[in-house]
Amino acid sequence: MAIIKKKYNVEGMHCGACATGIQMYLSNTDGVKNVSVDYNSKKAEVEYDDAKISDEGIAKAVSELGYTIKPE
Ligand SMILES: [Cu+2]
Repeated sequence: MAIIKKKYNVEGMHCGACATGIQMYLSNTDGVKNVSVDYNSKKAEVEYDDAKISDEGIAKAVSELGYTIKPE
């Protein structure tokens, strides 16, 4: 088990509210410790517990909102 901090590219955002929505959703997702999403750069930084969630889990959560997130 480890805490991983990783950068991702986010596709599908059209405004700052999209970034805020993703950020709020992920911060309430089990295993995610910290998240910041930046609309201008279309990037996200996520800190998570790899015993609880993986890249796939993060991608699945974000896809439920209609966006695509991929490790940088
Ligand atoms: Cu938006």
